[in-house]
Amino acid sequence: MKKLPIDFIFGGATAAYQAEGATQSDGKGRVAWDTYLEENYWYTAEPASDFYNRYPVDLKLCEEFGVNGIRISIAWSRIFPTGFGEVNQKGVEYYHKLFAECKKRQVEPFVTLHHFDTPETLHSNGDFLNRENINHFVTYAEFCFKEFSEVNYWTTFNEIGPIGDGQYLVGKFPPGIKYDFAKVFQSHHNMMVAHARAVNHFKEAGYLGEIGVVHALPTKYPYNPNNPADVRAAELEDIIHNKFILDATYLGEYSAETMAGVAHILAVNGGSLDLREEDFAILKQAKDRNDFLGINYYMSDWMREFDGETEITHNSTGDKGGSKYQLKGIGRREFDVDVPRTDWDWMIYPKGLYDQIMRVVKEYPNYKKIYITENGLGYKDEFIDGTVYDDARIDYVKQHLEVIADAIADGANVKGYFLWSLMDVFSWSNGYEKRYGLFYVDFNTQERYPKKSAYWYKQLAKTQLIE
Ligand code: BGP
Repeated sequence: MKKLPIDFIFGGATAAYQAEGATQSDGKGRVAWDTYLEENYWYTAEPASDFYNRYPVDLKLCEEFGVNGIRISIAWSRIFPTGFGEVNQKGVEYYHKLFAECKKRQVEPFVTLHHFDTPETLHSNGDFLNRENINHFVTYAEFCFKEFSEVNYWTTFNEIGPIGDGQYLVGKFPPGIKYDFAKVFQSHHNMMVAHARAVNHFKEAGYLGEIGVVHALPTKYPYNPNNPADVRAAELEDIIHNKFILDATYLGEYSAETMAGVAHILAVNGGSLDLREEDFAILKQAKDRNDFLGINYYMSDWMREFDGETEITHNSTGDKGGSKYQLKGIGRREFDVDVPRTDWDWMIYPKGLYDQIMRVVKEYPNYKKIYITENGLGYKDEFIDGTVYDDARIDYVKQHLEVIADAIADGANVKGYFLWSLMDVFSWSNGYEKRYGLFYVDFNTQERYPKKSAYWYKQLAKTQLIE
């Protein structure tokens, strides 16, 4: 039986927009998602899990179930309703109260500044494609570092990769643009510059505590490792989702291989990038200043060569087999692989997490520390006898923790794990049917019910034994 270190964090993850509700309360400014969900989806973020009011309940549950860390994000538009300018004191007070409650329950908050929720005024103005918004983000970050001195762990952004993909490739995040690769890379790059500027400020101002970034890193394998075209397809997909942002984080530049891949993708699909010398000076200054890397890992993909027209069909409803993903001159995902997958077509492959951790260790040796900041199983949970017998989730988490223990044994410095999600929350493009939590939320009454996995997690946190 495998064991995790005694000082390991057994956390749960949340995000402001997916948990808080109260989207228009106490002076909060609108975010692009408010309008986008109203216009395009069958659900909204109101009241979500009502974390805005029920955080004392959730933190009490953390204490009871041994959850000693929580990922929380600050909603930028609660602090600056239009993204900049006058501060909304009610928003500031809310987060002070939330962090005080964390302290009371001895749950360490890991605080993210941006988890997909740019204020609407800035989003409609180009979001991070507009360089002016980098300045606004940095001003917001500076304000938070100074104001919330009780926070020990800061994350600038959650998932720069999926933001660019969701907004400009898959088109399932506002503004819903599809297949625009130049916008994808430009968004990644500009957000990485914003990250680096925030990190540089944090370190130069001498704040106590740690700072890092959270990247989603799905591992990409060639469908046929003996076919060089499949190998290339996997490399190109990896550049889009992982390598470009990892290079920016830890090299402070894009390697020659990365840029060759980007040049190929843009030559086939059109578009050009605005990468400036001053950007690289900023990235270089920050590259050794990241105290930790957060890795969100849910799945791996198998790639085949592909030269036809780009087409992506996103499976929002959980009808297994509903996905299609093929990119011109890059590759296509092959779902017919001998590994299990969720109803949303996410391929379950724990070894992909091990490989991804070891890849960071090997290719970016200036990383200091890793937290697995999200991992979990989206499932159509059945609520029976006041609980959920979620053995599939326990099995999923167990298998992923085992490979984390292996990676630690092989020299990786992994210090904690945050299950996505602490309690059920809403899923951006999949609604409320896709549940992940340790605690079941009845979205009508907002009551919380521990699932079987919560009891399992409690035992794990107590003994560190993965059984
Ligand atoms: C990550 C996000 C989370 C969460 C999770 C599950 O990309 O950081 O916010 O939503 O994925 O994804 P989904 O809700 O699409 O199932």
